[in-house]
Amino acid sequence: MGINDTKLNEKIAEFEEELRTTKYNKRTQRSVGLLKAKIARLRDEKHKKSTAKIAADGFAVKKTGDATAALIGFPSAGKSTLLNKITDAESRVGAYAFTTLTVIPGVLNYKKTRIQILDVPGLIEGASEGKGRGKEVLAAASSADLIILLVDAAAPGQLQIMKNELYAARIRMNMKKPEIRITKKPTGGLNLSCGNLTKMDKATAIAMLHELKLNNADVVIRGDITPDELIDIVEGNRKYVPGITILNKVDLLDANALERVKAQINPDLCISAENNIGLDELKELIFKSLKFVRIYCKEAGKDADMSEPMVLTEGATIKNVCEKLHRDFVKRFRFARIWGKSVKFDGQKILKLDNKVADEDIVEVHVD
Ligand SMILES: Nc1nc2c(ncn2[C@@H]2O[C@H](COP(=O)(O)OP(=O)(O)OP(=O)(O)O)[C@@H](O)[C@H]2O)c(=O)[nH]1
Ligand SMILES: [Mg+2]
Repeated sequence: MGINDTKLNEKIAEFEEELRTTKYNKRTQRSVGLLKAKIARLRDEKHKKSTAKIAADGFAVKKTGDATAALIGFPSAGKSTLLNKITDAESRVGAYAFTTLTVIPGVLNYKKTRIQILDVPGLIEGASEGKGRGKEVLAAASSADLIILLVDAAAPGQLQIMKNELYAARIRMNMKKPEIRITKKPTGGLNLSCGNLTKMDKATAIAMLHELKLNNADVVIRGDITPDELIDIVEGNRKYVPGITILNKVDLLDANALERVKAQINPDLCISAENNIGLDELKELIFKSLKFVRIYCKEAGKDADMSEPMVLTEGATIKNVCEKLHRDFVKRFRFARIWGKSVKFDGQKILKLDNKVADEDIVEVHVD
């Protein structure tokens, strides 16, 4: 049995205090890396203890449509007001905190795609520790294809708190998954191969891997990673989710105040949900951020059906198109003819299933 929760918390707090008071430089980088690894390991232990409890209690929302976006914001940031404006849903709006107590889904129909948007209860400081239905809210964010951070223009400081809570909940918003390959072995020690590391030295990386209880493994690091990224990959279960930051209630600020807030938090877009400012731009931004690839399928000798695309996402291949058309099509595939941005000329014959398709391509699949 592990040490109990209070002890865990005390230990974490102790190491965090040490981390705060240690300056990071060449001389201290090893002890800083080790501290970070220790904290990560204790947090992981704590997390494992609590997950069973959350799972039973989490919001159960069925994903529908082509993608799901989660509206995350402090209580009264205007999430429900926004959901009601851009989707078909009706979520209660109130001038008091915690009006929304569960997940309310809505659908945004945009450019022939169906985007599910989840309105969830407000997020507050301490959410990742379970405050104010925090675990459930963060679970919704973690399983979404896009996080929409909604910030009240009158309280821009909310943004950093939300970002911290997401990070503590293992969500890596707008971060690229580091390229590290780990092959565990029963024996043989630790083998680390890497290029030039500038954010920590190789000895620090090895010390951290041992601290994270990785004693027998081949580890290959590609690129120049940070100690935090190393921890993320060794511990796993991080969610890499794209996100956008939206400043709401801009109607409350005058031009000068708005400029100051924009300079402070650098939002992707400013809106007023209540006064219908910036809502068309927001729909477009959500759509763009989800990186859809809309494919129009056609049969040989006939026109394509342009009314309803097959909706895939960035990186989709002819194989993905075949899979969606019919479960036998991958096996029976002969070639495809494509009109659009993914080919050099219209009607080009493509023989490879792993050829990428592009948004608005017209695809004709030929099978045996
Ligand atoms: N001035 C102004 N008020 C807004 C705007 N959007 C929402 N509000 C108001 O802000 C209050 C809270 O709005 P809600 O949509 O209920 O906020 P919420 O984020 O869903 O709040 P919780 O469900 O409690 O988390 C309401 O009184 C809304 O009328 C806006 O763009 N401008
Ligand atoms: Mg609400």
